[in-house]
Amino acid sequence: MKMHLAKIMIMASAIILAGCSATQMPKEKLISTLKQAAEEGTPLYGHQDDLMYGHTWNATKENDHNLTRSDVLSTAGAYPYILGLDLGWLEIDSPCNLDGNDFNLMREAAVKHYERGGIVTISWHLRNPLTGGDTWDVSSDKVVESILPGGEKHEYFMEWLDRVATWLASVKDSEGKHVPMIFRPWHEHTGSWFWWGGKLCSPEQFNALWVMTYNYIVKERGLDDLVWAISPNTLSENFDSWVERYPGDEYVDIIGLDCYCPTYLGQKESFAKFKKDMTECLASLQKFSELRGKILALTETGYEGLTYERWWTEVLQGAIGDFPIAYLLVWRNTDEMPRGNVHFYTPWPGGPSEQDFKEFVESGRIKLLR
Ligand code: BMA
Repeated sequence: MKMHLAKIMIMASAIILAGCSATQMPKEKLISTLKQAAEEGTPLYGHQDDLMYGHTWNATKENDHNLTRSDVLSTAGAYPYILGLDLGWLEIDSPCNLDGNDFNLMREAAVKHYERGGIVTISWHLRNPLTGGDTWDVSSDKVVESILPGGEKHEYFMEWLDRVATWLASVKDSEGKHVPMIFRPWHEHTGSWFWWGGKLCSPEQFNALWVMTYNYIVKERGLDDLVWAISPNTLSENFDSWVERYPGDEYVDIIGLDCYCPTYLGQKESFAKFKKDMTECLASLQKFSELRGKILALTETGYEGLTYERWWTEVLQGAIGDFPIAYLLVWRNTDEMPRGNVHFYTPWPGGPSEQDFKEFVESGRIKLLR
């Protein structure tokens, strides 16, 4: 009889536990998927604009709402787990983003990817609100100051944030539920190529910018299921100093690194530098993220043009080693760059390093969406 009662109690608690995981909030579910990938040592593979265009195809130009194509799918047999999308130019009310993607189609892509079981991450290469230039216009070091409360462009910039919040809020699944996503604003803020970069504002101003963005989107607009990612880029000296530009644990969920394999050096030197940068910076971020209880990720990486056929299994694998990263995202594949057909980061059928990429995937070292 006692035995029987104990059995019933075990069964009852199993039902309660199962119930708990079934009712897991979407944001918590996203976070636990990321944590699990990091713990298992199989980072989720991500590709920027994967469903939007690739080698010799473009969903916006072809008005293709099927959103079934993907260079990752056509080389490795599955979609990437993570889809990166960028909101640059949404702030100026443009119908297409800075890379020509239709914003409505981007929303459809985000929903489709989510409903296929994937994760969406959003970045924002926004224009310069003070000079009217683009995201890379670093001619003034007064831009961040000008958009903070009291600054001459504050109200104007809040309209930009309003458009971003409205788009983010509009990403809903077929049941009308908001799609939880990773939001990764103000990326590579330790470099000085974007107007919010290291030499363009003080640490206090940067942190105030982040907190203002967070408070508006989360507290004022109620978008509380976004997962916030911060992405310093590699610095050749004094990398640890990036924490001056860390807004605080309350405002961040993922601590990422943006680290690319250089192309301006010879291959041997490039690969050595990549490995050194990656190892040093990830070691530092791993320590920091463990202390703060945050998720570690490689929020951007890649080797433009992929001109080394064993880049995946030798170079990338060697650089990431056993760091507990939840995901890694490679940048976009486009054949529309002024410099010609070289701006691509994931293989396409018949393109360089395709075979090696397949091996990398098949080795189980990264996870695609299956
Ligand atoms: C950059 C390049 C640019 C692009 C931007 C936003 O790194 O790929 O061509 O406009 O990202 O996607």
